Amino acid sequence: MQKRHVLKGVLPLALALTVPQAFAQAAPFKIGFILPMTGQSASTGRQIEAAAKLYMAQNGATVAGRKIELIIKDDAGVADSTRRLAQELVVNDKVDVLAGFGLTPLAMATAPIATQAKVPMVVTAAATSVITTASPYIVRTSFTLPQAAVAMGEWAGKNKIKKVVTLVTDYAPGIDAEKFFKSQFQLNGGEIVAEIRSPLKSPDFAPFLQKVRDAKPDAVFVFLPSGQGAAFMKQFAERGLDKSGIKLIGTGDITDDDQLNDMGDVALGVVTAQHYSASHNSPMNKKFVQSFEAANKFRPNFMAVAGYDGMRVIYKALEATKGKGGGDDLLAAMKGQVFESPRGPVMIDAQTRDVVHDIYIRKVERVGGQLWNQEFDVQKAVKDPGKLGAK
Ligand code: VNL
Repeated sequence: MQKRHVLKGVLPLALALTVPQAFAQAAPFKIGFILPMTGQSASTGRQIEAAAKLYMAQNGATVAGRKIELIIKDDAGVADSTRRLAQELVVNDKVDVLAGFGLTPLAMATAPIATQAKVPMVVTAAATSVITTASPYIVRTSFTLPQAAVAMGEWAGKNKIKKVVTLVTDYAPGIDAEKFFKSQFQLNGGEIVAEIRSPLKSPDFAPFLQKVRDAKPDAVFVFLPSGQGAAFMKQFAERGLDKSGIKLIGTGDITDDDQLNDMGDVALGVVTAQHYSASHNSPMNKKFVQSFEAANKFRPNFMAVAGYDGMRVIYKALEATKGKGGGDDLLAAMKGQVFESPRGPVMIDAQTRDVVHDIYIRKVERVGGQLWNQEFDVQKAVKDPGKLGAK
């Protein structure tokens, strides 16, 4: 009796040991997204999570035999939390890839952890030029402020705008936007009459808008991080700036598709430069927007498209390693990827690990009863000017 009992226990174990490797249950492949799901930048987290889930729903939850496990952590936009969560994801959860990073300081705080752990870090939001230089393990699918700001500086200079006040949020991406807009605008014959910076936390734009008004420029060039555009537009209208003859131009963060449709008439005619509009005219984008809206009941913005493309880059890298993964091999397979995104053609520059994409000039128009950023001009395959030695 006792002998049979022992055998019963041993047999399955012996069998298990002879099962060929291919039939063994492969460990899940873990992607740890750290996002601001609460706080001032919560819309960025909500957009990216929804897009990552849509990508999985459309492309399957298994890649090269590995089940994809998405882990979402909320850092509320606080760098100390991002750093702690990244450490926990790497040490305890043993994630294969880190992703997300809603604001530049959050990405910068995590970079040393990615380097030390040799874990690829896919930045799907933060957009200061310097980020990709903070770790050789960083790959970016979002955008850079210099890409958009340079395009806007050129457009403004060539379109009868002579005097501009810049108004940017006072942290790294705002400084990038200010600096790169200015140099390109000046190159095209424009003059900067004032440079204004507003605080990142709960800004009240009223005093800054008064300064803009007093300077009487042809236009005000604005950068604010995603999520602040609607509040800005409201105050812009309340102070009558929309009727003052001062044109509003900026990077596309200000006419963010997450909020644009609720901004009202004040947004009409605002010209911005950016890499993504939900109204981008391509079959792939139409399908993306339709499926996204059906699943979420809100419109995807440029954060969503970066999250979607980030998943694409990770999936294809895992495929290229035939399911093996491994930080260095994944990273190698992320570099140089070329693909069609809902935004248009995209490349991950193999040297800089930064995104190369088209930058569109867009104007807000009402079409079919809704507000859209209507693309009317394009610069093709724009590399980050911050890495070209430009000032
Ligand atoms: C950043 C840049 C964040 C652009 C944004 O929204 C944005 C950043 C949260 O690098 O911190 O629209």
